[in-house]
Amino acid sequence: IHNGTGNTQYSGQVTVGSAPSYTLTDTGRGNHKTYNLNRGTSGTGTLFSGPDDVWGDGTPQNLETAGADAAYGAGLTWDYFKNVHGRSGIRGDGVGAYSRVHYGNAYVNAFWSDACFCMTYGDGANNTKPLTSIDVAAHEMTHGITSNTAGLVYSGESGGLNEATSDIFAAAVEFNANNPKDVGDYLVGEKIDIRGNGTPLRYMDKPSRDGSSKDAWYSGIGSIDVHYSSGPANHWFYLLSEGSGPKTVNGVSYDSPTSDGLPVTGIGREKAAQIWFKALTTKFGSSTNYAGARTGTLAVAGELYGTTSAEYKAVADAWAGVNVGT
Ligand code: ASN
Ligand code: ZN
Repeated sequence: IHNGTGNTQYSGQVTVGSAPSYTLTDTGRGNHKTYNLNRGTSGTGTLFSGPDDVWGDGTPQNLETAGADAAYGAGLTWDYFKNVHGRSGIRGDGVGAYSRVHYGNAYVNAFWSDACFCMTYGDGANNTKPLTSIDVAAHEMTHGITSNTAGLVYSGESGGLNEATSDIFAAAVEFNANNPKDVGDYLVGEKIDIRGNGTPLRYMDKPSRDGSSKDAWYSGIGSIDVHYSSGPANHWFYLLSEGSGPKTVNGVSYDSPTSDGLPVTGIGREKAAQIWFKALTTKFGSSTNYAGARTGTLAVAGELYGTTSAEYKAVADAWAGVNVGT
């Protein structure tokens, strides 16, 4: 296994997997490759390669920088699912996907595609804010995992749960990374300035902080955009991890009220993520809705901790706190 140096835009100087003489091919992680689309929108462009094993200089003007961020994020996500959940790669078969950066001109999005088994990143506003932060990379790569496990259909309530799964593991990967320049948080997209005013794209403690996402389930939530109907599941994950009420984690302040006004005692994000991963991979299916997510996560909590455990009660309380109940 070979490692180069990435000078990233969002995460400082990091280690990235590379192959000898020299390409951004992560030989330790299923040969995940990172390509430069150079503002094109089809094909793979060119595999990042160069005369040395140093990738990028921390600025968006250096085209290798976004490659370094994307490769780093994919590597962190690979390591997280392998080391924490025992899943080797998106399909669980040890085979890496690939990433493409510099998609289009000032394109402000990133996406996973089942068709190419790959992640793609735009360069953001003015081509200076590539959407390659740790949480965005983990969000997109998790779409691949969801596709290859529960297969949650990307519309209606299952679509909201699909989106929430990507936000939940985005947060989990970012915390797990322990990167001092991009510390773990329950915010999504706080580094990429997608709104142009420095605020994050989404908030898990109180999803309505973004002005559109829902804090709690209601009948009809399945008809709104999946990036907003994800709110109750993101909120559930926060409540289950950290508990209700005001709290500061890694210097970020949160306040997470419940919809029923009752308190939730958190069990820690590691247990919460373990419960969601096991439910995703053993209980959820393509048409799982909020009621099914509650049933599935309670079943998992019962299997892992017993139905009289604090963990089981916290799962139930957190669902009640986002108006998903009996
Ligand atoms: N970046 C978006 C997402 O991963 C792309 C989309 O709307 N699917 O959710
Ligand atoms: Zn998504």
